[in-house]
Amino acid sequence: MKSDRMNAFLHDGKSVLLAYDQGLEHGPSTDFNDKNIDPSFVMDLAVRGGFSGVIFQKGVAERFYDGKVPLIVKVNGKSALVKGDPVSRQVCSVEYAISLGAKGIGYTIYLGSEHEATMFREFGRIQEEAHERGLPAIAWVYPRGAAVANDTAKEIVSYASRAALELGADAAKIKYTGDPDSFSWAVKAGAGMKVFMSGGPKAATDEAFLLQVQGAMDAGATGLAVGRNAWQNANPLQIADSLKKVIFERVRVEKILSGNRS
Ligand code: FBP
Repeated sequence: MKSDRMNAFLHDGKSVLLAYDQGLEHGPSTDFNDKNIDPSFVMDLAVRGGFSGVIFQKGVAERFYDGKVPLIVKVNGKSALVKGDPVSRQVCSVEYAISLGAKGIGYTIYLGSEHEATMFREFGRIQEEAHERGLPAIAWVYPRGAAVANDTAKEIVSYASRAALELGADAAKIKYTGDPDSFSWAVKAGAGMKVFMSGGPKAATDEAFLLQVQGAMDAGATGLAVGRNAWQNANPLQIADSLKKVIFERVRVEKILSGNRS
C-alpha cells in the first residue's frame, strides 16, 4: 500500500510537519528574526512542539538534525533572486538524504511553469528511487508562472493535488483555497493520496490561521506542513499545541482560543 510509506509521519492518520527551507527559498532577511535564523531554534521547536516531522534542506540537516523527530529532506530548491517562470532543480540525491536520516523525500514542482516538464521528469526519477528504498515522495505542488493567474483558485489547487497523484506522490503539499468546500474538491482529486495544507505567510492572528487549518481538516486533509506561522509566532509552543488540538483531536478553534485566554 502506497500510504504505508507515510507512516513515519502519521499519528492516527494525521500529521503536522514543520518546514524550514525558507532560508533558501526566500532568503534570511525576508523571513527570519534573531531567534529563528538559528536552525537549532527550529530543531528544538520540532522536538518540544511535538511535530510529526521536520523538513530541512541537506545543509541544515547535516549540521542541525538531531534525530529526535522524523526528517524529510527537500532534494530540490531555488533562490528568490531568479525572475521569470520558476524552475527548481535537484540539489541532493535520495541516497544522501537517507544517509542524513531522511524518512521522506520532498520535492517542489511548479505546475504551470514553462519549466514544469523538467521538474516532472526529475520528480519521476526521484519518486522511483525513494520508493525503491521504501521512502515516501512528498510533492510540494505550487502552480506558478505567467500561465497561472490565481494559485489558490479551486480549479488550480485541485489540479495541483491531482498532478501529484498522477505523478506518483505519496503526499502533496498544496495551498489552501480559502474554504473547506472548495478544498474538499482538491482532497477528492488526490483520490486517497495524503493531502497537506501549506502554511503560507504569517497570518494576521492565530485565530485566522487556526481557522484555515480547521477548514482544511474539515475538508479531509491529512494535516499541515507549516513554517512561518509556527516559528515566526511570538509563542511557537502555544501555536504548536493549538495546531495539534485542531489536527489530532479535532477540537474547534473557538474552544481552543477560549482555553488559551483563560
Ligand atoms: P510556510 O508555512 O512558511 O509557507 O512554509 C511552507 C513552504 O512550502 C516551505 O516549505 C517553502 O519554503 C515555502 O513554503 C515556499 O513559499 P512560497 O510559496 O513563497 O514559494
